[in-house]
Amino acid sequence: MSRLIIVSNRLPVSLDATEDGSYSLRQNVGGLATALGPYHKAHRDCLWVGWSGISPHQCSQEDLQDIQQAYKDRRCLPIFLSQEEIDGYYDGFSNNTLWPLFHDFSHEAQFNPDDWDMYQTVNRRFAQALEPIINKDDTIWIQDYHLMLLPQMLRKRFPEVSIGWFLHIPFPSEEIFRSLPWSREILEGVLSANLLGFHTTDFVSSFIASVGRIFPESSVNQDGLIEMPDGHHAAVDAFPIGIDYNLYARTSRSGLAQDMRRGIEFSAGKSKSHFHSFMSAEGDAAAEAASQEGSWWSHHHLEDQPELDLSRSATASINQKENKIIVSVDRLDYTKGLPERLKAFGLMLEKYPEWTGHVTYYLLATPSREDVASYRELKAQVDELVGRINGRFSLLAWTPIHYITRSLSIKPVCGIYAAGDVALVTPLRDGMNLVAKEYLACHDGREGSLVLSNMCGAADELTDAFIVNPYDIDMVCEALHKALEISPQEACARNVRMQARLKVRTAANWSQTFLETLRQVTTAGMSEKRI
Ligand code: GDG
Repeated sequence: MSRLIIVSNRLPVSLDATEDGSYSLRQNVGGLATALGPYHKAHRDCLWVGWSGISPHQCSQEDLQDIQQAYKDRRCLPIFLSQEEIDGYYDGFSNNTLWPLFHDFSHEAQFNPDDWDMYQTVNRRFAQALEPIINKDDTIWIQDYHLMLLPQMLRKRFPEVSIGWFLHIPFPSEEIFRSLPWSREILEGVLSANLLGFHTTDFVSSFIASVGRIFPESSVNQDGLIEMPDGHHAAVDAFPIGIDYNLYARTSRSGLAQDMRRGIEFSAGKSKSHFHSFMSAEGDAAAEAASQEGSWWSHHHLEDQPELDLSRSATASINQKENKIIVSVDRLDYTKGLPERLKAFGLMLEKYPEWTGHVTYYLLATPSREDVASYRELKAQVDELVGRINGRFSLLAWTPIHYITRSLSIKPVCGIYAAGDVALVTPLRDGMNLVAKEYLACHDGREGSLVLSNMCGAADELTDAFIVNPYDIDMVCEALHKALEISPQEACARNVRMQARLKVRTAANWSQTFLETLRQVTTAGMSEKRI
């Protein structure tokens, strides 16, 4: 029987130890799990192989069997890595070398030969786990930068099997890529696949340029078919990933997401009905009077809070501006440009003081790679910036930034998206960026503005967004101000065009297109060999 075997660093689900000693499975957060999880769930002949996230030393032999069974029930084959393997392969070579280098953060990249050795070892461990289960008719779809040697390792053992590889992050310029001491081995590793996929044509071009430079004896035709000196062909193309549009549109209308949305609108002073029930509960007549002027928080609990800055609160109370909400959802990663974005938001409050008390930023920054030092440093930097902005601009009953550093489930995340008048999505570098697309799906058929970085794959598609250079704090500040002021009609018109595209270019469409192309190139390759 022909099956699809997805192979990625992490499985789409993780195991958590519970207090009673048993384990529970939890859906993972992140672009890959979000994009391929629904495909895996829907296709009964699809198996997923990846790292379990736990070390075998953490559990007894009996537990291990239970864990393997729990995964098997979900059609997952877990790979267990020791702490040493995790340090060298995952924290080391994947996240301290390839991740920064591929995102143009060369100064952060560490070239450590021991990490490279461990990267090879772990790629081999994946190959060894796969070998006994692969049938010659299977299609193997390897994901991302963690497993760039795996196509070659499997190819040696299975010359005929169909292998695809997709890179979810950017591919850097040829100059940056060849600074990697093992660039040749990495290219040899992936070029053993039949089809190599990237998010954008720019990444495809950078990849082809690297191949041309490192293997001058290779050739590439206009269809993106690379021929290596040993006669092996690898097709290369762009497959921009999409989202499950209907899932996000529907989830944003669910009861829990709507509750979340209303809660956010209430706390940002947008929702009058909630405001009135809140007010009567509090019985604060002074604030009631202020609300009729269009602003209430500046007087709220005035008598209880003698340290109130009266001049600033007075500015807010005479200002008739409609209250607005900004949202963003990111893994806490230095590529996502959180410090730059916060500076732009702070600058806007300074440059346009009329927003004081009238715009609230909901910043969801999900913890990520906490074992890596640069991520801990970033967290400290973001904590400090949020503190500084809140400290400088807060009024007694208004806090400019609501900062959440927990992972939430999809419904509250959709509630956050739905509440946002503006989504601020400004990565310094990103393969695609699904958040921009999810935000638009959660505003299906209605207004909501997107401020989007020109450094992510999504900017190639979402051209009706407010496109900004994320490093240009002034430009982001101005775009944010404009996006907050835009009329609902114009925001709707912009969204309709982008949403129409997202409804067609979904995650399902992405995987189908990739797999169909893989089938075609593998079949063409086989007939060529027969000739
Ligand atoms: C890589 C590439 C590419 C975040 N926090 C929570 C949560 N999320 C979800 C979002 C979104 C996903 O995580 C993040 O996707 P991105 O695309 O922004 O980024 P990466 O994780 O870096 O993904 C990226 C992607 O792969 C796909 O190819 O677009 O460029 O770097 O789906 O919603 N989801 C939930 N709770 C959270 O707290 N439920």
